[in-house]
Amino acid sequence: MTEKLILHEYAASGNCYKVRLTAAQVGVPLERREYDIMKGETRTPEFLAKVDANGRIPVLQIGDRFLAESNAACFYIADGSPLIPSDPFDRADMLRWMFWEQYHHEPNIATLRFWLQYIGLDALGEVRRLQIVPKRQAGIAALELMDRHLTNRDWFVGDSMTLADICLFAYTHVADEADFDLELYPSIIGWMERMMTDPRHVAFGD
Ligand SMILES: N[C@@H](CCC(=O)N[C@@H](CS)C(=O)NCC(=O)O)C(=O)O
Repeated sequence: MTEKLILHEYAASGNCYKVRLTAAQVGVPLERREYDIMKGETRTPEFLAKVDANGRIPVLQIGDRFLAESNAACFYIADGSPLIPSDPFDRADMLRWMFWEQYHHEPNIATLRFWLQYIGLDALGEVRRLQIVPKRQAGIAALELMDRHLTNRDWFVGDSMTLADICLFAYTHVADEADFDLELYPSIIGWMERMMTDPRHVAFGD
């Protein structure tokens, strides 16, 4: 990669961690710029005009171009590496899990983590409080599906780590912060251990 990569991020976000983990796996250097989303720093007129009109991080800056959406940023960084399978079915299956993560996993597990750990139950409005139970049920369904899928396999797609594993790992390994009991899912535990003992792994806080 010839152009400098800058990650516009909030370090405590799992979506931003995915991008750092992908970069570490493929050995690509990232410059990091921190924004405090709790203070609305991604909603300023400057951020909306220059970085992302959607007002969210992560955003990967490639030279003078800006790429929003965590899974798209991971795909850009990992392009051409073994994290993206060369077999057409496996490559599409990897994307299937990444789309699934954004629709069935992240909106439930990551959102509950954000509400409980960062906003706090007392400060949640009535509308959000009413969504806790359905989000918890959907989060449990997502974890159960992952656990079943991993029963007889080491990785989500094929026989080695792909972006599907990285994108799903980011919020799964901190699901306990949203009061999900990961001990109920032995295949997920085994898979998380494989992820964390990989020599190129970087922890959330690194
Ligand atoms: N689908 C997006 C989600 C981005 C997102 O919701 N980012 C959150 C942090 S994880 C954010 O920027 N929140 C600040 C805000 O909405 O003002 C992705 O995967 O990148």
